Amino acid sequence: MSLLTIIPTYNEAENIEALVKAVFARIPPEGGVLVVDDNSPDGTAALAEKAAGDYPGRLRVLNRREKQGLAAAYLAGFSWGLDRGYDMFLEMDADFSHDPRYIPLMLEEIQNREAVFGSRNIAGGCVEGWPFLRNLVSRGGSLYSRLVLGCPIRDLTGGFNMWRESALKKIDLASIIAKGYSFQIEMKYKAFLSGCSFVEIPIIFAERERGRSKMSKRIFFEALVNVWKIRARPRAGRPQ
Ligand SMILES: Nc1nc2c(ncn2[C@@H]2O[C@H](COP(=O)(O)OP(=O)(O)OP(=O)(O)O)[C@@H](O)[C@H]2O)c(=O)[nH]1
Ligand SMILES: [Mg+2]
Repeated sequence: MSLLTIIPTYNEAENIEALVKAVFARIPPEGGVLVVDDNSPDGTAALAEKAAGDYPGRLRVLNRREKQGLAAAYLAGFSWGLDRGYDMFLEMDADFSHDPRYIPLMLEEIQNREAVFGSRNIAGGCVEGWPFLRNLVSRGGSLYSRLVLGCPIRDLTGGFNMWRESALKKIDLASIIAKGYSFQIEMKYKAFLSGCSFVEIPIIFAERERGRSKMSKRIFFEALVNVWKIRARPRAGRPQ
């Protein structure tokens, strides 16, 4: 059993070194970390490469030529890890919104399941530091996606998730159509449709303290439309 933590980055120079350190403090000794950087102009990749010297053979940086969105970064990361024999994967943001202190609990919960999803929308979970409107938009977006898809997962858009290799195989990564933020919705929906065993655990999601958000109105509305595309696709494969 070996865990690869995948951290996509775009302009996270202010966060990456501290985050990597915090992750290594929580993962098993054989666990690896992969930073997937899309040529961040602020030099995130160089900082991650410098930090790699402190974790020989355990911290790697995947340098990509240009900003291609969250989905492409994760798909490249999964493929890199699967090729190297990792059989468990943790997705997390670089901006400390996903607190590494939850990692041990996620590792415990995945023992008898194929996926564990950090959830802001179940009892004990929440978002700290978001203005009322952003919170409403996020919760509304999750509820909307849940209703359109008929999927019971309460936090469909959350990006703090642990997957077993078996779950990724069931999802069929090659079939993913999402490019950006709807990636998480599509992954979880396909996991649900394919009968993966999963659990949501409550997380307190903290607003980023350093660096700039990449979320925009355009990305948000794109995700709303994409939910319908995601719904249309896997119908044929829906379990009877
Ligand atoms: N490699 C790569 N990483 C990205 C890209 N877009 C965002 N990221 C990273 O994905 C993670 C989530 O992005 P954020 O900007 O924090 O998005 P968000 O969490 O929805 O927005 P905030 O809460 O406002 O920070 C961060 O680690 C980003 O650096 C991209 O195009 N390529
Ligand atoms: Mg963030």
